[in-house]
Amino acid sequence: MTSFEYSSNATMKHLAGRITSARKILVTSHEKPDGDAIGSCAAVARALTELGIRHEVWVQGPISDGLLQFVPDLSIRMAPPELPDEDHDLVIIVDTGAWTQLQPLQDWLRPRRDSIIGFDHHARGDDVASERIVRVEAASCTELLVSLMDELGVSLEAGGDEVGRCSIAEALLLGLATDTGWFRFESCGAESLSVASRLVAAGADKSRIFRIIEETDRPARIHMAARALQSARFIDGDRAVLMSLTPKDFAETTARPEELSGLVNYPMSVGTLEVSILVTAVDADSVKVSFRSKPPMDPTPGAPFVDVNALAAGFGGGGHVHAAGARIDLPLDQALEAIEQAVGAAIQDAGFVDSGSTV
Ligand SMILES: [Mn+2]
Repeated sequence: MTSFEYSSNATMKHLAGRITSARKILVTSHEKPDGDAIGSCAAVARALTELGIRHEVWVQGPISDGLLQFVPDLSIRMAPPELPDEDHDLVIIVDTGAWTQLQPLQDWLRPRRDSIIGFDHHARGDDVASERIVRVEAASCTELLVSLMDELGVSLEAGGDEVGRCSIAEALLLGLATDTGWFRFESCGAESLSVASRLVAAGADKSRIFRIIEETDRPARIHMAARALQSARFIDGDRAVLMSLTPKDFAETTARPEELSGLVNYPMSVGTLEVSILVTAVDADSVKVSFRSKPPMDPTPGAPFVDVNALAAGFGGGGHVHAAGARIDLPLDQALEAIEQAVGAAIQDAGFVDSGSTV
């Protein structure tokens, strides 16, 4: 058996040719589509409209209200229970190449491998598309789709209108901005910024994207943030902070668990801080924990930082080096105690040289 390698096996020119010779195209992306998935689908759909090629966009939700606001005209079909017709002669999959992220359409896609093409920037994927471009150095799928637009001869300015539907450039910038945390992440280098510059020059309105995508909270989130910050306890010479929220906090603010996303990052503005931890009591006997850590201040290899993936693994959880989570079957106060001990040890092990701030 030959081992499968998830990498490019076609040129952009060839894939553009397959697109322009298709009669009807299905465009799809991963489940729970994010800004990059929706931006990629929208940009491709807009380009197909420009080229006069019939197409449908199919994705499995949920899709945030902000993202939907971007593409009011895009009829997004949801599978299942509905499934696409048989009459598509090409399928374009963007921002994923993994069967696990394509569950709802899996049975429909499997027999069609030869008519599937893929555009992705993830390092791992499966043999879903017969021909694909995988560019792991691209910070978003939309970043690599800019070259597809060039190859198709479609203007980046096409597709927008006054009532709010985004242009191709704006759809592409949406993906790039959201996948790079608004250009902060390490993945966003000179190439991504120069693509962003081109998209802005083509009319993409970054302030509008920011407002629609990032400024959508309900007041309940701010009330929850206030409670979390009120609970903040700085420990280990202000290198770590522990915040906690209880079921009572949820009841009194009417906040939903999904409205807490990113809250754990609030204390990161504190200079001495290396690790931020938010502990949410699910019920009387278990908690959900979010761990975040800062990348090392010093770029030299071996510079100290806290690996929260390892920290979370100690509680049966996991994630990434700087962002991880766990669920712990302990009442809130006992969980906080256990976490405080573990984070103290992790900070000690990390080998920071000075003693942090003087408390
Ligand atoms: Mn992406």
